[in-house]
Amino acid sequence: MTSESLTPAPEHKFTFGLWTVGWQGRDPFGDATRAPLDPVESVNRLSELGAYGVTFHDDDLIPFGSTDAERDALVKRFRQALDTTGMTTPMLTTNLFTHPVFKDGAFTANDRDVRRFALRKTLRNIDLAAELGAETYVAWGGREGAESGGAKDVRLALDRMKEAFDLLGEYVTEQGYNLRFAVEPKPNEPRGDILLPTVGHALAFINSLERPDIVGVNPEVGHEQMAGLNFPHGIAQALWHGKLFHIDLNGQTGIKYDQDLRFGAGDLRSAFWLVDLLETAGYQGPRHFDFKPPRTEDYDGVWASAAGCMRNYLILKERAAAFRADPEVQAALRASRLDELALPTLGEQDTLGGRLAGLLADRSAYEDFDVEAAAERGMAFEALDQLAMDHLLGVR
Ligand SMILES: [Mn+2]
Repeated sequence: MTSESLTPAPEHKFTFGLWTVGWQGRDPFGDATRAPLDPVESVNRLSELGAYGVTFHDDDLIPFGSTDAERDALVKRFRQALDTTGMTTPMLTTNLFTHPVFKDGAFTANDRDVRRFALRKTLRNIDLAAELGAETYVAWGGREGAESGGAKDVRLALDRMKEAFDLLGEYVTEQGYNLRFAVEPKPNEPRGDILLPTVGHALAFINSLERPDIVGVNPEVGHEQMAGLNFPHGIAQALWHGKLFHIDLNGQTGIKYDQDLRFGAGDLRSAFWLVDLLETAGYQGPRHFDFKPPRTEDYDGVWASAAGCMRNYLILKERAAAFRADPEVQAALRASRLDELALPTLGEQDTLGGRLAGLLADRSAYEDFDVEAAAERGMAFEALDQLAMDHLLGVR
């Protein structure tokens, strides 16, 4: 492992939300511990650290309620910082959760006028996303949910959610924008229960839309782990469906509040398998960090935390590559019969009828199958996993 290989560079496609390094440390129990951060300073500092770009909610750059003239001036100044540094803005999103008007949600608020306002706010920022060259528009419905059973008719709320995504899809198609949507699931927080709580729920919902081809998912490490789910498994399924349009990397230690730790903190083994998956599956999108530098930190700590996200990704990338290249690992993978998993279960015949007939005619598949001998075979997974552990811990 060389210091050069652990130096972040634009080709690694590391991106950060302005709201991550810019988080002032305000939580439900305490006030801000850090002064506001100028988005232009975030662009400059992250560029110096080797990032590829920044992402933002409309209100991160343009405070809610700004006049058109204020908006234009803020965007112009921000664009100058991007041009000077060469930083990109591959993803934009909408804040549909901070202002009290969104207390019962945005696209699925019971109040129709709030839903219409939410759509207008989103359409306006989609224009800015296209202007800045973003290719992904994330939709996190943090307030789309409920605390009590009677408060939300979930089937009607999903009708309204579909209406919103169908309208947004129609808009970007008619405008000719090169922009795809990515739904970000989360099980709870800030609402007691949020709609589209997991990657699986979101994937199923997308299939009911008018333009499912331009809608995918933006899974976040901590959000799936808050539901006790295996994040690399969720990512693998999103990849299998061709729906991993974007990803939010951070750290989480088990089922508790949304910790947003720096990437690599929290469940390190899960982070190892995640990087292994992204790097071997050919994921081409940004490696986007959606974390919160803890409120114990001053700005030196914020930049150390941001640098740590990228460093940990690069360390894990090297460790995962070493694992895959190790001849002992390759032998262990064969001993665990991963090569056999890659073989189709059925035969080569072209038609379903042929495959079925082949299976039914194969006495070795049933009549002559030695069930007891097959049951006795060990899978050798423990030896394989220990090799992974040795690579992760740097002793191989
Ligand atoms: Mn989070």
